[in-house]
Amino acid sequence: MAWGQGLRRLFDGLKIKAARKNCEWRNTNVTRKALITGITGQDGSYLAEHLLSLGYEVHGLVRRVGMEDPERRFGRITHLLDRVQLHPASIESYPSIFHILSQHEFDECYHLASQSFVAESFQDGFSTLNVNINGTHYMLAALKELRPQCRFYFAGSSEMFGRVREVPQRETTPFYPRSPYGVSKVAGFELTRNYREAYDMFCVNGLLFNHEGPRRGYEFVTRKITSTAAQIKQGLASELRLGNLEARRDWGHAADYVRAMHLMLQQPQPDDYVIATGETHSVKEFCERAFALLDLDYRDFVKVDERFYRPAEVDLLVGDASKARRVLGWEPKR
Ligand code: G4F
Repeated sequence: MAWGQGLRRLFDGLKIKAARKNCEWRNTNVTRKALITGITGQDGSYLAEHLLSLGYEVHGLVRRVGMEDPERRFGRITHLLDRVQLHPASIESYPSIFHILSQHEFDECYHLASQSFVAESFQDGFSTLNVNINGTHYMLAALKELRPQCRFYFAGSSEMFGRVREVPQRETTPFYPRSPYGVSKVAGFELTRNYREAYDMFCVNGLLFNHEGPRRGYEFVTRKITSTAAQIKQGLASELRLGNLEARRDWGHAADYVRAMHLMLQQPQPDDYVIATGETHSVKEFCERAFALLDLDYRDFVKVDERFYRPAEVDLLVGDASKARRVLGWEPKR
């Protein structure tokens, strides 16, 4: 009994010391260095802006082809190019990641790069699994070798909940992925958790629900709807062909969600968090609202096209972000 109590006190003392050490480290005025994989994407560009506004030195990992064609491939970060440092590397190549990590002492790493289009993952599941799973594993393995103190964020996804086991979905909801993309994200999630537990690294998973904005790629449904509706209004298109109009999503704004990523890496302990608005709407409702804003009736223009249906659909997503609100103090602002 006395032993047990003594040991518990000793462990509590150590935990408190470790937490204090973390806090002290978080509060220093030294410029922190962050590495973002996927910096040229929607989330990467908003995150880079956010970290720069907080005084970070921001680095991005980009594919060499991007360096060769900056006008087309760096469109979302053109305004940041003189403030970020870009490094050519591929998340499919362990040596190239190892090389970049051996050159810089990053404090935080945000691993956002992936094949992120769910429909495409049905077309080419092999490359989706390869890029998304191995890419995450290479990042984690290289960090373990070279920078085990670097804090690591993995971009998990609500697609992992798939055929949902409970409504709303929270951190404890079991996964049931419905696409190769969803499967790859479950694997990335588990790898991240495993590195946290096996090697005591500060690795966190963000379980982010759909997040959109003007920088969203045109293949995703929100941007496809808004851009085509605008073209129809201008007389440049006559119809909008979509797949399943009944699917429901919890849509937030990407700029809000990158703030949550950063907050997750500032905590005393690594953990996993759902980030969502708690509201769900169907694709049909989205169409109705988007067209109405242009004084148009979506029913006159939207055509259902079987080609845009998926072999297995995620029918309903709605997240419960109460843990993030409570622990991170995170709120969606937009
Ligand atoms: O906009 P979506 O392609 O996004 P999806 O599949 O929900 O995935 C996005 O959010 C995930 C988070 O949950 C991310 F992890 C992922 O990387 C990505 O950012 O499709 C939304 C819904 C689907 O149910 C789809 O079947 O819209 C439906 N939909 C109907 N017609 C369509 C279309 N989706 C697309 N892309 N194109 C259509 O024509």
